[in-house]
Amino acid sequence: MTILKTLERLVVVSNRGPVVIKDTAAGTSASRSVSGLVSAVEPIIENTGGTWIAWCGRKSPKPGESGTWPVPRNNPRYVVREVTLSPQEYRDYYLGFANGCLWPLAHSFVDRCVIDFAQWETYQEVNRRFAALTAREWREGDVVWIHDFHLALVPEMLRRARPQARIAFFWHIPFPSYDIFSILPWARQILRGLLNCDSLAFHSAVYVDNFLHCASRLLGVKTPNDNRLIHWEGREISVRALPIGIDADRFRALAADPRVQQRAAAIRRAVGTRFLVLGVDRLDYTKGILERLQAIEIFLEKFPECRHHFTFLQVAVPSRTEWKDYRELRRAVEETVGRINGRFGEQWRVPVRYQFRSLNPEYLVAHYLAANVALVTPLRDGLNLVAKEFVASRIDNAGVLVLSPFAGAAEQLTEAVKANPYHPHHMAEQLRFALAMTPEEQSRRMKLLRQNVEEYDLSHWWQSVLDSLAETRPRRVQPLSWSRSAPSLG
Ligand code: ADQ
Repeated sequence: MTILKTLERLVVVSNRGPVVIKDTAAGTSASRSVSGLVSAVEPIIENTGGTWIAWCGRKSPKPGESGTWPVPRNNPRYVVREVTLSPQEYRDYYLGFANGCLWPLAHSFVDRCVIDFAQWETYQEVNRRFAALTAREWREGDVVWIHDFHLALVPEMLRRARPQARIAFFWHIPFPSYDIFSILPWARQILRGLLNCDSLAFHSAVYVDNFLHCASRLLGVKTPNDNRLIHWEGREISVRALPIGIDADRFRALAADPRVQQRAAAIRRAVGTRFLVLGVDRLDYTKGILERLQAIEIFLEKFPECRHHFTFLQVAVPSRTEWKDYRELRRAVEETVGRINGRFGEQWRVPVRYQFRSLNPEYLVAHYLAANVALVTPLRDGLNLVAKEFVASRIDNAGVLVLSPFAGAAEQLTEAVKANPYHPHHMAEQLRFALAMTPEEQSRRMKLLRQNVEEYDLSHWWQSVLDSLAETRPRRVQPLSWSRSAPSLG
């Protein structure tokens, strides 16, 4: 993959970074962190070099900044500047406002959304800390690239401190409709925060429309017909749908590696049935894992002739394990797997296999290669990288992608078989359809899907982000109006 270097230095700012740092009795250890954001952004900063400002999972009674971590340690390509959180900030900013309020709201799970003023205050406080560190790190000519809903106020805080900074922001999750977003008492502050960047991007045109509608209704922002460049408080902002691409070359190379192919064959032998259906997700309620299992149960009921030939493997990467809701989800998933296997298992064979762990990239691609069908059926998802990774790995042009229409990726991956995750009977039918698909039809669809994933890959995405920044001309900045509840950097 060729990543265009910026002429400037890149400063990435995100809540979670590429490493998780832990203090143990034996000393400090660092491990890799798994998330869609890291999968997407790391190959870019590895190519461009620069600084990544992030929280690396450490809680400290005296929160602040604590050190610089070269990555990778032996042959550094960039540095991570760590922000630490206090236990209370971790609870109220991270688990609370970000994951307990904004995450469910953005995914349209209104009944899971907790609105709490103390959490909102802490969210502002932590955003201010990220902004202050970014302002200190910033040099003339840098591109600052801020990521996701945890840090929506940072553009405004940084703009106040460094008016001439070039700021891009990428929102990785869905942006909800006005009806839902306006439930948030601080909706205007979040919008104002975001409107202080030069380039603001989402995964899909629907999220762009939702954002612009909210900005127009709540702040009176005028949106031009082509929806690209908006003007606000004397500045120009590019608002665009720039769906993330993946490093397709890397997946292709892994899939062509004989050792990965041997692993795929070993998985097939171990599974032992004619069909292997695969699910790979973070264990999150938005990913629809329980609903998928329900569909598998219906599939096994409805199509008894398939029972002997069929295995469903769910690989779930641990996520937000400190949180009760996520622990309960894990228990519910594991109970459901047990129930289905209890009903349909025979002597030495069970229809559902389940792993609660992270796979390394070689194993991940081996699983993609071994599967006949990938079931990617989130209830709602910003984009979903797994769908694109599966496609990029299928250099044999075989296999079928079954995709939820509520994943942002469905806008691009139009040759996937669509399955409604809220309708388990429909999912079961679509799975049957996918398993019965002829090799010729699989190949026809997979070639078109691969073309799309390869053309709109990670370097295309990065180039689009740079283009969208270039669209806006830096202007003399007007003094900003500053709301009472959005604090300054101090
Ligand atoms: P996530 O919600 O984390 O990302 P997703 O896009 O599916 O979701 O990315 C998950 C990443 O983790 C993928 O790269 C996948 O390979 C990896 N992964 C998942 N399970 C794994 C396992 N068991 N072992 C190893 N790796 C595993 C958020 C948004 C998404 C958006 C991304 C990128 O929620 O909608 O697509 O950011 O913007």
